[in-house]
Amino acid sequence: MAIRIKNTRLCSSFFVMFLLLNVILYLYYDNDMSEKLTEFTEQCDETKYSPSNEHEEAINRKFCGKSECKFLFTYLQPEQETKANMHFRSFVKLAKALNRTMVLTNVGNSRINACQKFTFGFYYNVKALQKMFPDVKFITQKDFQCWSKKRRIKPNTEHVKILPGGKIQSMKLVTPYPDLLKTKSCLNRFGFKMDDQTVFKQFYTGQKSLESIKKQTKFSEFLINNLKTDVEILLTTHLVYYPLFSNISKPIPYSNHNFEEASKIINRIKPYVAIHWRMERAILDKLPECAEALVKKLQKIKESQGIQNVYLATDYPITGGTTQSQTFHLLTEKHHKAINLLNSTFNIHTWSSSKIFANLRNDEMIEKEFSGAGIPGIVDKLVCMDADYFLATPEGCGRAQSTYTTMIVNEREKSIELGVKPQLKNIVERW
Ligand SMILES: Nc1nc2c(ncn2[C@@H]2O[C@H](COP(=O)(O)OP(=O)(O)O)[C@@H](O)[C@H]2O)c(=O)[nH]1
Ligand SMILES: *[C@@H]1O[C@H](CO)[C@@H](O)[C@H](O)[C@H]1NC(C)=O
Ligand SMILES: *[C@@H]1O[C@H](CO)[C@@H](O)[C@H](O)[C@H]1NC(C)=O
Ligand SMILES: *[C@@H]1O[C@H](CO)[C@@H](O)[C@H](O)[C@H]1NC(C)=O
Ligand SMILES: [Mg+2]
Repeated sequence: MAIRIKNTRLCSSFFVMFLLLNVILYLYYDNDMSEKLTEFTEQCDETKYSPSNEHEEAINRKFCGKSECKFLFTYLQPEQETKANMHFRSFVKLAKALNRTMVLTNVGNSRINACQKFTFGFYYNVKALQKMFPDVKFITQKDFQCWSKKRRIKPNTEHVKILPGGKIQSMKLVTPYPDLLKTKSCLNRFGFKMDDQTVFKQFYTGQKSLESIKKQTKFSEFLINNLKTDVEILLTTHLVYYPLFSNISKPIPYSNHNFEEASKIINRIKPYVAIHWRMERAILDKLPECAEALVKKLQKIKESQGIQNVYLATDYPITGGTTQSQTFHLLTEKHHKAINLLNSTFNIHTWSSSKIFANLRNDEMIEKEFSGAGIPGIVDKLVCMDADYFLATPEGCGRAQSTYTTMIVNEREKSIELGVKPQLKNIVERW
């Protein structure tokens, strides 16, 4: 027997509350910034019911819309942001080929891996990613973690690692190392089954890198054919520094709040010359010359273009402490002198002098992100993309072959082609 609500006022107030709730839910899911940034603020309760197939299916339906879930969880990208961004897209392609839901691995400190504290949306625009891959389903690491914890019959896994070298396109089974992954790669945070019985596969790309599209295509086919498995979770990682798959789509766009912070800087200093000085791997004895040449170049641009402001994006630790790139170890007096020459000749603008993300900076955990390479690296990149004039590191003065610089250059080239940023006076020049 249905319960009839006779009181129409009560009924309409329920209706209003229902509407409000929907508006709140809509805002919560639609707004980039209102997305929870950290994983661990909200605990996901493990369920207490006794295991049964119906319960497992109900949990599955709640988290992946089907009675069975199939996930691809690339829990560790070995490189920093630009490269990690590229490799992440390779694995989305793999998820698509294998018909699996892709986990949006956490981010932080310029990395994409399960140990990081921020949700994927802190760096990247998830909606834009979804548009790039309309037929791939995504789930946040947090929801994935919650799903695995709520399951009483723990989901099974298979582990896959892709390595360079070895026999071309080969695969071997290796002795499982679940404990290492649990402690070192933070996989103990999840409630899935991974033990000495779990299948651990190791794939090899061959001695030479996958330099041709043909080789990449062959390798991806080999991979796909050997990964058609029924396990609920495919855990993947790799140590390959070149593209795994051919025809990789454009970079995953950064999330809106990064663009907003970059815009604040841009609007304050435009017109401006942006410099990307990736100092890692500079020839030390060349650094004084490099700084002098840059100063001269800037003076020339000021005269010829009439641009006064200078923005410096660099992996040099402009706020003190360690370098912005975790592969940049050798920081010397010569580096300091080079930056000082620049800084004493011009009034240099940086992400640090611009106090980016002022609204987030009173949280200790978030503040750590601003001493590292993560968010500052993203904002620097965006400011360089919009610069009236762009100068990049020449050979000898640092890492001239940088994917970070290349991403800026590609974006500037595209903007000029499309005519969308009329202020751009060049694509790139090495000083
Ligand atoms: N803040 C900041 N970080 C940078 C800059 N250039 C490089 N980095 C950091 O150095 C690392 C570079 O790695 P990656 O993005 O893979 O590019 P690549 O190593 O130069 O090919 C990333 O963590 C960047 O955030 C810069 O101009 N500003
Ligand atoms: C992908 O999976 C769904 C359900 O999980 C299934 O309906 C569909 O046929 C699968 N597609 C392919 C290409 O395997
Ligand atoms: C590469 O990808 C684009 C879009 O993702 C597609 O239009 C194009 O046909 C692909 N090219 C090849 C050679 O696969
Ligand atoms: C440049 O010098 C000013 C002081 O004149 C200092 O506050 C700032 O941190 C320096 N910037 C860099 C990038 O070293
Ligand atoms: Mg790198």
